[in-house]
Amino acid sequence: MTIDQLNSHFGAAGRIAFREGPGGHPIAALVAPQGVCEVSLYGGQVLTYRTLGFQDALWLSPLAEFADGKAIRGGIPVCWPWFGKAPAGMPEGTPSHGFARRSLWRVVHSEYAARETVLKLELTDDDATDPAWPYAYQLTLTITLGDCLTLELQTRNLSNEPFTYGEALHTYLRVGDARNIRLLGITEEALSFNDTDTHDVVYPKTDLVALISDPDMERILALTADDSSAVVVWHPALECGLSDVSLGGPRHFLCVEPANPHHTGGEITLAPGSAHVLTMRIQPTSPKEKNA
Ligand code: TA6
Repeated sequence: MTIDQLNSHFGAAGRIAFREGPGGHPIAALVAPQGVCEVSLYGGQVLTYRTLGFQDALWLSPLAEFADGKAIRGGIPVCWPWFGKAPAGMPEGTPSHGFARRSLWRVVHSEYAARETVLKLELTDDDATDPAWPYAYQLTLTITLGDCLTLELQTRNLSNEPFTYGEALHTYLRVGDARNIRLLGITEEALSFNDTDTHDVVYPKTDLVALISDPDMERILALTADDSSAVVVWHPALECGLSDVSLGGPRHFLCVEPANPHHTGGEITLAPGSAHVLTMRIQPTSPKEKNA
């Protein structure tokens, strides 16, 4: 669909609008009373999420590439149908984190109400697949901008045989200075970060409630998830060697990723016709007591 067709079919004045983004792919802007967010149809990737009174809750690299075949660095990449390195048996050089984040998704639905705006994207095996993962599937991402930002990633097996997949919502949370934040809710002790050590751990975790206490941005970012079996916490050292992360970039993000990865036996096997939904919610809150 062209931008004009997208706006004609799925746009709504003052609530949902599409524009051509970098790399020529469409970007959707969603507006609700509590804030705004932007979504790239390439990758089915939320890029930004701003709420009243706060800076962006998500980090998007200034060096992010929007070219076909590349993964956009930042926002909320959809890692699917595998998380991490390609599963054993896949051809050498198969990219990490699956093909969904390197594919162009379609808009299938939009709606809005007084306090929320909804956009639903879809990817099927007609749009993207991999010879090493040859299954009929329907992947949908429902993005709801309301009192918080909610993502519902549904996988449905359209094949006539079971298939197994892994997934993660690879969320880049924006922070003021990673050296000063505390990540609570993952382990007994709060997790902290620095410039020299890369933190890259898959923690078995269900019923995720993570809080990022960020004194520099004067906020607490809350991230919760349903139906994930693990949470990945990634914070690279400053010297991360990633061409699309500027020097100093890692000081301004922390990845907290609800996941169903093979690393912790969390991969999901779906019978023909069945479906699974991974849900994540993000909300910035103020640590200050509300004015009486
Ligand atoms: O989520 C953690 C991780 O698997 C790290 O090991 C690191 O590779 C990161 O993802 C980024 O992966 P990407 O393929 O987006 O560069």
